[in-house]
Amino acid sequence: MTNIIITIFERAFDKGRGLARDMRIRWALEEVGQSYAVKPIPWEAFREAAHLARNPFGQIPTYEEGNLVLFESGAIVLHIAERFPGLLPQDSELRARAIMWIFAALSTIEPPIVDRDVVRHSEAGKDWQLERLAMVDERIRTRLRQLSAHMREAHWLVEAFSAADIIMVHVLRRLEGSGLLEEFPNLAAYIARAEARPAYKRAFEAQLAAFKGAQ
Ligand code: GTB
Repeated sequence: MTNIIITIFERAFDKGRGLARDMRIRWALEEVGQSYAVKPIPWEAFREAAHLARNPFGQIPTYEEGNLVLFESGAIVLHIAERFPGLLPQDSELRARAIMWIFAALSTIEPPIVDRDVVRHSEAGKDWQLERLAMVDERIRTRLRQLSAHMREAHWLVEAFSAADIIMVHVLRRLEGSGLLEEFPNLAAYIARAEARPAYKRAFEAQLAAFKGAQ
């Protein structure tokens, strides 16, 4: 029996569609069968000392378990995968490859996807916005093409489902509505396969319920 607490948005601006990064933590905990409590953080508290003590960058999600306090969703999911069985292969080479894919998702695939939202929201109205959006979309397409070619018909990144799939699928889901995922049917099928997992569904419903409960 553990006592895990994660921080979440008090009012998620994705309206509870599972796009905020606490979804990664919820999903990993559901996969390993660990219950958790949530601490909703209102916007005005993001830069307060109590939250900065959890995360010096004033962001969610964070993870608390006894004296251990972690931030960075990738590090938290990796910790969960190392702490509880089921999310990393036993074989050391496969395990190293799964961890490599966590880093690949976060440092090679996610940056242009986040940049796309910066262009859409923070750079709205600039006369170069559409030109830059097209450039960013092309950078994303390059990464999706490479990932698609690597995965071919594979169900998961490294043999069985692992923590790497949690991070990769969540990173890719941020492109929902862009039309880019539909260009790569094996990636769209990969996401659908992950979303069909009972643990994913429980995590998604919990995030949605938290959003609705805050209304
Ligand atoms: N690298 C960190 C991690 O992986 O944990 C990044 C954490 C992060 O960006 N957290 C966001 C945050 O706290 C919440 S998830 N922002 C407040 C701040 O920086 O002050 C961001 C999020 C929300 C909604 C969508 N969406 O709708 O697509 C996507 C991402």
